[in-house]
Amino acid sequence: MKGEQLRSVPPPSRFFCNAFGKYLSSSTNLPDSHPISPSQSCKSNVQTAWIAWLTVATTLTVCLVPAAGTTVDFEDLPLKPGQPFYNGEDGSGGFVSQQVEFVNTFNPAYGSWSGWSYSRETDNNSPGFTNQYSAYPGGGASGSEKYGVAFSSLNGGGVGSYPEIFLPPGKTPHSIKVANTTYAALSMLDGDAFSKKFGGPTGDAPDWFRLSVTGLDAAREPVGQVEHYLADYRSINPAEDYVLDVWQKVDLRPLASREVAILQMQLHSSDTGPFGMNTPAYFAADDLVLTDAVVLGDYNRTNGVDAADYTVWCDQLGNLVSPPGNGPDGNGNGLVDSDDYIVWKTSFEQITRSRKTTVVANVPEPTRLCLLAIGTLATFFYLTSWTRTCTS
Ligand SMILES: [Ca+2]
Ligand SMILES: [Ca+2]
Ligand SMILES: [Ca+2]
Ligand SMILES: [Ca+2]
Repeated sequence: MKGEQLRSVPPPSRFFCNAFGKYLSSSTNLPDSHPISPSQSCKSNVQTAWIAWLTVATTLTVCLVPAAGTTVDFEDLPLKPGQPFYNGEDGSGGFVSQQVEFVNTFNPAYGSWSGWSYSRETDNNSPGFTNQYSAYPGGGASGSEKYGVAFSSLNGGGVGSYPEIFLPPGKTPHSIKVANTTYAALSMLDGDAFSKKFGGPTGDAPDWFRLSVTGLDAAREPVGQVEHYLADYRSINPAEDYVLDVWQKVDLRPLASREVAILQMQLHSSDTGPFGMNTPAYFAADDLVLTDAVVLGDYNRTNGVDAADYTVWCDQLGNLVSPPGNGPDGNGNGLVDSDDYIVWKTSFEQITRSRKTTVVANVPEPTRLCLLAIGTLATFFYLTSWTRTCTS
């Protein structure tokens, strides 16, 4: 019977929650769903239906706005009047925006640099090394003035370093916009003294130029990697061959982890010689978005998952939370519900097994919340149909 099934939906009593909490401390084999008290009134089911409806409204609203985060757009970084770029020539070793550190190595003996610089150059016509600080789209992302320029001297067969970004504690990568530099783009399109024209004389050579972003932990051990093509001639259809001439957003969420402390950029190309890559080892970057790293199931924000987090969930079960994902709303649907118990349980068991916290989540994504809204809508209609049954 539909009514009988729905009597298992509402929150358990506080007494039952606490009793279950005691059970936790003596068992590591937790049930797949929370054992909920069966004695519930029609009134509490009507309240649950209203909560479900409010959740739908809240969640659909959240679907329309982007997830909160920190965006490094380079606009806050200083340039004097008439100064088109900063390349670390003062020996500072880098620059910081929004607590995010971009590392730079400058060699005064040669006036050379590697790692990160920033720029407001707009020249997308002049080929060659002397135009190394220009983004090929002709300015920063979304029409902005400033952007970062990275030079990976080690990929280019030189000395120095890979471009690296050091993240502040508690932040995890979400996305970054990237573009070619004019120097690299025109080199690939036309060829130059050091580098081939992509596609070769016939245009059919399957050339490519690829950015790799590796997430490193504090001990510099790799946690994950994302790759993005800045040029790609591998398609057999010449119309699909391209050298990227716009800003493109790269999803960094596969690297999202509490452990990721450093983003290391490397460049690779099909045009490589005995001394390394021939393609100019440059790319431009803008709008690095970071989100808060949260341990799944850590409902009291202690950076660990234990029975105390269960108690927080228990105490707030049935509550609406704002913004979604706050407190014990582990699945980010804006309601403290039985699914958040599953989130806590999964994390708790994993930690119990490994004694090491490795499970991580971002601030919930709009797309994820949209999917949840659909599920909650179904719940709402289910509950309202039950309420009609209950009151008839
Ligand atoms: Ca910018
Ligand atoms: Ca091709
Ligand atoms: Ca905790
Ligand atoms: Ca929830």
